[in-house]
Amino acid sequence: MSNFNKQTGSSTEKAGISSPEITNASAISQIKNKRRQQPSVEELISGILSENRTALSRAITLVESTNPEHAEKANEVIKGCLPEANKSIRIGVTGVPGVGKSTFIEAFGKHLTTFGKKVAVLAVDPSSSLSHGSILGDKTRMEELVKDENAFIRPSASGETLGGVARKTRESIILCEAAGFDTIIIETVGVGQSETAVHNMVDFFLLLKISGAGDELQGIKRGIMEMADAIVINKADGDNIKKANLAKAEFNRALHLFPSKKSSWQPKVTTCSAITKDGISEVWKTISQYFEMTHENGFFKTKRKEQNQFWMMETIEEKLKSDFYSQPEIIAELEKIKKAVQNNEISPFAAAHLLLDKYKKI
Ligand SMILES: Nc1nc2c(ncn2[C@@H]2O[C@H](COP(=O)(O)OP(=O)(O)OP(=O)(O)O)[C@@H](O)[C@H]2O)c(=O)[nH]1
Ligand SMILES: [Mg+2]
Repeated sequence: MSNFNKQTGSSTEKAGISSPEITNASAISQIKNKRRQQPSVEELISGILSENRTALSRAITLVESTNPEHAEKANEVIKGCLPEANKSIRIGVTGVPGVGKSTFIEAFGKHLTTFGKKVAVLAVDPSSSLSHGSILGDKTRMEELVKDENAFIRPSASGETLGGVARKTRESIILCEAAGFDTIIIETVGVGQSETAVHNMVDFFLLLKISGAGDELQGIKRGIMEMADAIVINKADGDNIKKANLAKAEFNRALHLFPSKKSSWQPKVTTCSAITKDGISEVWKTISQYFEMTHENGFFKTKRKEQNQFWMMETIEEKLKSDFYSQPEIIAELEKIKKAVQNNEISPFAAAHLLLDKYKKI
């Protein structure tokens, strides 16, 4: 008796017994359903271009997937969508937790959809792997916008490096634009490097603040002030209105001390309340002025070109790094060499060269 015939188990017990017709039919329909669940690249592209949200969501899921097969498919979809992308305005919204970003985006987004804009909201949230995605809660916080058929809200990709999340957001922007969204809003929590990443993928960068006790400039990073095209002081309602106006004056004074921007745009400071909606339409006016000006002086196009180059370089660096650190030969050596560096047995530079040479030979 051969080994094959000696096998026992449910599969061998059933060997030779033909399956009833009905099982085959249901298996076939199951397979068909499964196929239907995984649309082809062409189906996804044509779905997105005809503004089908399910296709858009599925394509973003592919972009966010860590499965290399999905990544390949996602690249094809992006390639097909690219000619239809680039036709939106991209606005970044940042601010410390609790400043009211989600509430502001809900009010601002609703304002835009009332005059026919199509708004997509994405997020770069490097902390989401820890907090299990604060923007996931936003879908319930942005109650009105979620229901709006001219809006699309996508919770952030989580559990990744900032570079990874940023790349996925960049690709999702392309997909949203191809699906007909003309205003893309990217929310990011004002911590770590995420602002810089978002600043590098948007046309207009909005810093949301709340008024404090007259020490508005304390604790605010100079870099963020420099990046901002507008500072909007939120929660200017009730007893807060007076304080918000004082804060506005203080920020205005501070901004005038900064060197002028490459865009020639003088950043604006306004106040608003995401709850009463006061000042929300002013924010749109400011942004419209910015777009008018930067289209006229050519900065808009130049900035996008520079951003494309920036992301290419970022992707190369990110890929090289992750490839380097995932090589078994490097993993095996790294800890040993780190110790040797600590003990001054080898200089940090010589150690780095040693590892890099090893990597080049792999
Ligand atoms: N009074 C007042 N409260 C506001 C305003 N905007 C937001 N809030 C409140 O501030 C709290 C935080 O608002 P969120 O919109 O969740 O803030 P966020 O910046 O998105 O917070 P994270 O996503 O956690 O970083 C909520 O309780 C809101 O109701 C406003 O204009 N006025
Ligand atoms: Mg939020």
